[in-house]
Amino acid sequence: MKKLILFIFLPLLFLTSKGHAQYSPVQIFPTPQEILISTQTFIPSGYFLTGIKSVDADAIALLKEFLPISTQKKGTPLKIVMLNDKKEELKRSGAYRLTIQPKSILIEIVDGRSLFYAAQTIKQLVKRNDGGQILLNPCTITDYPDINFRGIVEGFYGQPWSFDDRIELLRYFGKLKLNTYIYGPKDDPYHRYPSWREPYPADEAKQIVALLTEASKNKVDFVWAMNPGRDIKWNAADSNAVLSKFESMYTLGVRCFALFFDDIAGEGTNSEKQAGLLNYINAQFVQKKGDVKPLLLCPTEFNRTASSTGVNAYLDVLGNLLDPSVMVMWTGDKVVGDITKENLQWVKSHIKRNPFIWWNFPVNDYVRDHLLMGPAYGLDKDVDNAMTGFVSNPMDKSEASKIGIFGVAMYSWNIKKYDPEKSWEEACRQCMPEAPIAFLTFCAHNSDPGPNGHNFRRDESVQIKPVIDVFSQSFKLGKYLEFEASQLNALFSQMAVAPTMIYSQSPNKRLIRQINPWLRQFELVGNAGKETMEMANAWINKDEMSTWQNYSAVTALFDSIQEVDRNFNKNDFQPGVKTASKVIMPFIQQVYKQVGNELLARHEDEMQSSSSQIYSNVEQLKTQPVSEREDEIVIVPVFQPIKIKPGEYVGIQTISNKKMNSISLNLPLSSDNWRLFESSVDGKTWNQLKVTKDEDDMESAIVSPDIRYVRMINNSPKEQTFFLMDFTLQTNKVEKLKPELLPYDKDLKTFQLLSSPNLLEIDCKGANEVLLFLSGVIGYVRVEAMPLNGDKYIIYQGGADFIKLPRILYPDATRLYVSGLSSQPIRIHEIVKK
Ligand code: LOG
Repeated sequence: MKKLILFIFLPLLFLTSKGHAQYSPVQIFPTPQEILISTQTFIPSGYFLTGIKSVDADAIALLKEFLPISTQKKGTPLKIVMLNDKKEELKRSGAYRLTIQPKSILIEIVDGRSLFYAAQTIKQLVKRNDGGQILLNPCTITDYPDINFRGIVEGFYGQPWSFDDRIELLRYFGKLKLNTYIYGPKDDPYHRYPSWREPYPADEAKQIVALLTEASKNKVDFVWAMNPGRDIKWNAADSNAVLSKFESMYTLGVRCFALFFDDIAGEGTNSEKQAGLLNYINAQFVQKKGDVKPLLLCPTEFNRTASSTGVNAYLDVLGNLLDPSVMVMWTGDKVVGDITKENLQWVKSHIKRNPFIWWNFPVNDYVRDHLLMGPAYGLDKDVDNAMTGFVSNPMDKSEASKIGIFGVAMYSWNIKKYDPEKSWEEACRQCMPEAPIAFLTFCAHNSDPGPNGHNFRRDESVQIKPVIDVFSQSFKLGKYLEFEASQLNALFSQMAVAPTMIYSQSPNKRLIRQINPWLRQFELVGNAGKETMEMANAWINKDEMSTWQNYSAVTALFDSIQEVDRNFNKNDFQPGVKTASKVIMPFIQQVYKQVGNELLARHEDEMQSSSSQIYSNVEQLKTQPVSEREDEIVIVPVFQPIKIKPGEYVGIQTISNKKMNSISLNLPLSSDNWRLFESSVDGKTWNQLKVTKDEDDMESAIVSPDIRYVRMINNSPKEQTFFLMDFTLQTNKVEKLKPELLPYDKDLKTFQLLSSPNLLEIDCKGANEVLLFLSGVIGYVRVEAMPLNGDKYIIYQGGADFIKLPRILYPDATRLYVSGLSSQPIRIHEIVKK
């Protein structure tokens, strides 16, 4: 008898906004295009395969992992047939229709990939009852990708992924129905300069073969990319060099190829020649081989900001000359930014084909001290069939990149149903099912890249931000809002324990290794937050002693944070470890500063400040950050070539209290005699600098100690191009204050040491009250008063770190003497006379 089955559309449920997991009966990622599923389940007895079962052995092996499939013709049929549907989407590689009924399973497919994807879907549909039996819901799923090529381009600067990283990610791709892995790490010498012409050494070639095998198992196209533009010559020898390198990769088993011409200057940027080379490779290699997929090109002008205009502009030349089969990559309006409908249309009108998107997210090679583990957003949903491909450029940390890649997988499969937030929550849950809340907390506060030259910022700490805003506004006015404080305390406690949870619960040691410095830092920031809240509370309650103790504890945590920042993640670009840097850290620092100021009755303008920034009128460089270290001020390096018009300049401006020393430069492609180096004290009168070169072509010049500006100016009548690899202003270290001045420097961090039996004299004439901020008191402190005529008398003796001495204790005294009986010297941080 036929049973009446109730079919309903099931929305896919994720973590709720409160962060508790809500498991819906069915969760399939990426979201299928059409799903009709019964709420009832049945227990399948066993299946036998029929139809075109030899189409993909990996898919069949996968099915056998979770379905009872016997080799005999027993049980119910699992039938595999070709999908015959007129709809264009249902002809795409990977499209499938799955019909599960109690008496059969029918899988309609386009290719082997379709069967593999259907199997991935069934895997997510299978549940087990308490007795361990398999349960299935009758359903019909019609599914296909919105974008043909989906995946990543390993295209960042820095340490390329390891072999094991790649194997693991290829498996992850299989599960997420991603089908494209483009191999193009900038720091692989055989991909780019200097060895692109040479074949891989045997060991590396062997690894590529193994990657190809793993890619094939997961139905991923392994695309090998070459980036020859830096030193390519437009001659037959180099066309053949490209050809024979491709040939050697073909021999290893590669069947998909790309040519990149990004981040180059000079000869290689010629679009006519580039198109010529691609057409040549297409004719001489792709067409002749027959089993090689269409070529992929990353152009030199790969975003709108970098695109020239006018007659025969770079992209138009490509559009007109390139064989129509060649796919062209594009990063959007900028190097790093949103993908919008308008932008896709703009580029299409120039390249005369749909672009293949290279999305620079979550790549962090331009902000290496930050992790980008927040939601993948900024992707237009109103873009039907406007992209040939969509690949994301990840971080050098493969496991940490899985969060961003998950979003890319969800978006590129089913654009309209993409929900960045929910997808991100699900990604965190799937990447760390053992400690999902801890991991979600970590990711929620590790998403913004910080200030950067691309001006690409991300939301961070989204849920707590409004609470922080309300709390800090009131706190500035001397109020401590209890309700907000309790929310903040809860979060800081959660942050402080999250790393321990992750270390102890997660078996993903590769991930932990990759993000370890940030985990350590996160715990410290959580603890600093907790102490800060206690300090704020003590201050509002006029408990100066506790305030000072909490203040000291926050100071110590800041020191530890600085230590981690200084000692981990060392690199020449953005060394250090920044976490929760957009909302949480500024909040903690702000409260700390406010309380510090109020404790010392200090005004904001009494703070010593030092800051440096880029000094440039080149549009491309206006937001480029500058990093100030102990004895140097450095413009953060830029990977793209920089175009500088006549009269434009780039340099550093500083209001540091240090003495300047020299500049050192590494600005390749600047051999032309177009540059002038200048320095200035006021930014108005400029003096020319004498720059000299050493044997390695590094340039430097001495500057006078008082200058506050240095710059390189284009002194020629032509636009010029150069690479800003290194522009550094060397400084002298700030001279240290004399120890006896330290207790009066209005800086609670610095201190003078006082060892027993020495005495510290304080002139207290005219003071109504004297405050002592101390630390390291292990025995006791004694304060004695000395009248103008008479003998010393004791006014305080005890073990406190904070001592308040009102005048009534020493009406006639002009001097006070502090001494300590302590095994360790006492630290006198500050003496405040009121
Ligand atoms: C590089 C890329 C790098 C990224 C972010 C492209 C096409 N090329 O500006 O290798 O990872 O920026 O720094 C790039 O994006 N050029």
